[in-house]
Amino acid sequence: VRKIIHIDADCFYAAVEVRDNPKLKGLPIAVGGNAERRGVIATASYEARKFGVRSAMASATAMRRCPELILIPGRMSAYREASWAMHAIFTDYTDLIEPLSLDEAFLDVSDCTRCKGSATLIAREIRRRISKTIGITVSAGIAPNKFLAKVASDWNKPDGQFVITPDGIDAFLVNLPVNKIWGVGKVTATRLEKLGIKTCGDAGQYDLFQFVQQFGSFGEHIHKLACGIDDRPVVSQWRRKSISVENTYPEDLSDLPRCLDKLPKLIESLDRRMESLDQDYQINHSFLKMKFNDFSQTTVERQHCNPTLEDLTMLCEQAWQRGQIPVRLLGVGVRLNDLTENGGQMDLFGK
Ligand code: TTP
Ligand code: MG
Repeated sequence: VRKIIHIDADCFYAAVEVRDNPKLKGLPIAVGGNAERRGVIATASYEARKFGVRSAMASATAMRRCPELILIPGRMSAYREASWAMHAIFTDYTDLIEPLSLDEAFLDVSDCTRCKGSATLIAREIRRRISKTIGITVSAGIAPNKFLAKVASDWNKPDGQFVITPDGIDAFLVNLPVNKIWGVGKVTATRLEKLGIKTCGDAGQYDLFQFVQQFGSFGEHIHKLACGIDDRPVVSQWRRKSISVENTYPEDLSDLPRCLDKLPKLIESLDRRMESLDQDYQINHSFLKMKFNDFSQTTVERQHCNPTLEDLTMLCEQAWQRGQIPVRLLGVGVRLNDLTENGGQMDLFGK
């Protein structure tokens, strides 16, 4: 049995801001862009969340919900530094560390001998060290696999931890809403509910064959996780699946030509970011994301090697057709094949 710990910092950017300016303690604060410049909230302190302020919300909405909200512009370098400091502590326990974002990581501590080899004690020690030396709190989930560890880290948030032992898996899953499974969004959840499936317990009891018929290979994936089975390893070397750039414009782009005008600059910054990719990446798709002024969004993509202005112009025209209303955000990017993965190597030989 493996021992996996999932660590997730509590209101991460906001916590770093409070640490560096203790006067903010206990106040509703958020890190995000200026409301007048149509910024969005990156994160909010727990005090601000009580007013309904949430990540990814327009800052203007957040100010309306919480007029006393103190809005702070982000300091990415400070967050990155805190993230490295956390990582440095993790390395005292294992080399198998898989960061998911600046404030989140999986640790496989199956072979760790510290704290008598107890993952529960290791998590507690890591949390204590982070709070003492970095000055922010983190929550942890401890479980035999990644899926359960990730769900568990949310259970006693903030500044808490939750353990799921192999014996406790079934009891934990029986009432767990099925949308806690990665990739089960609103659409899939609604389809599942029509079959009478609300919890992982329901999904696990459902006939696997019928599941696969209805949902394809994703159905098998859901079924396995719902039964508490997740063999995905903690992969320490993080490889990207895509690279992209996007921009929210201070004023809506009212028609297609105005959108097309923005493409050369977006491509230029995308090219700059792609320069940092190593040779083991191969581009397999390019895509364009368009967010309209009613906040609906669409992404169009097609297979390409290297996205040119002509390719993206075509994608932009397609995306525009789907909304035909003013546009607030444009993004362009590429999806990548990672040739260091076995799958990527196989592709070279046509499978
Ligand atoms: P999260 O871990 O999702 O959120 P959080 O750490 O702020 O709060 P929680 O206590 O619920 O874990 O994201 C980590 C950081 O990533 C967050 O502090 C800010 C950033 N972020 C964004 O910039 N935009 C987003 O939409 C989200 C969700 C996060
Ligand atoms: Mg977090």
